Amino acid sequence: MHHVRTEIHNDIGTITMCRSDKLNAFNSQLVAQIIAAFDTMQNNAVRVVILRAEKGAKVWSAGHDIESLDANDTEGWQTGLVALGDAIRNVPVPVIALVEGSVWGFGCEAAFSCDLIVAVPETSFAITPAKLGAPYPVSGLRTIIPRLGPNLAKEMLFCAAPLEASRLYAQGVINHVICSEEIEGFVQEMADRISHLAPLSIAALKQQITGITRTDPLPAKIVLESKERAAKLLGSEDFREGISALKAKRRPKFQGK
Ligand code: YXS
Repeated sequence: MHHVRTEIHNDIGTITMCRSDKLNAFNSQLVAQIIAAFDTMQNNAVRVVILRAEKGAKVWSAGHDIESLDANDTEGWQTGLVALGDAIRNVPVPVIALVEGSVWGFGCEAAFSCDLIVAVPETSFAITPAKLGAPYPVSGLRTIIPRLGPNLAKEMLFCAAPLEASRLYAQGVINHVICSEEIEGFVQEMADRISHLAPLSIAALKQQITGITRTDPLPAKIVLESKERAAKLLGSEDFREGISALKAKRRPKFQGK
């Protein structure tokens, strides 16, 4: 099943997530196809990549596919998304997230892994492990915190409420807010400008900025504690309650166990 469409025109690559029936929820197939698309872009020596959903999407990505969650696989939460985040960070060209629609959970992490974010005013971003009783991988927090700053990241995670594009633009989290009629032209123009600049210089700059902003390898203690906590959370009654409440579209009742 094709969940991704790729196009290359004049050194500009576009990766369109098109698992639209499931609102681009990240299952292993969608993640693997996006990563493969980045390899295609690199093999075709594109100068810039646009990552987007279908035009006019109401949801850019609904985050982790809750149907493919394996509560026994604490690593699983991380492997797919770590690889996706790494693919976005390691491709030696700027990746522009063209965002229409709401963005949820791991979808936010994918967007925040991109170098530039251009969104329509109606966009909102929500990362909601606290609504699910779920853990959040520490590898993902290493992407979110440098982008949002600890203060806004805490609000986003502790309140588990969508943050509007205007708020994130004001905080410098997203680069531009452009109306839906103009966003494609705006992003194409930005991509076209980048594609005519020196690719080796931009690749070096991207690598340097990634190196500076991604904190050193995490202390083993934090990684271990995070894994132990994730295993406890994924085995908790609250997690089961969070998932069933989400599927039933009802408010969860957490017992703290
Ligand atoms: O019933 P069908 O087959 O039509 O499928 C429905 C939904 O089941 C499906 N879908 C999803 N499938 C798997 N995983 C998902 N995350 C997911 N979200 C949606 O898409 C079809 C249309 O969904 P529906 O009917 O709910 O659409 P809607 O327009 O009424 O509502 C759109 C949303 C996005 C507000 C709603 O679908 C929603 O709240 N989705 C879950 C968003 C979310 O909480 N994502 C976080 C997943 S967990 C995660 O990423 C992190 C681990 S964390 O928890 O830390 O954030």
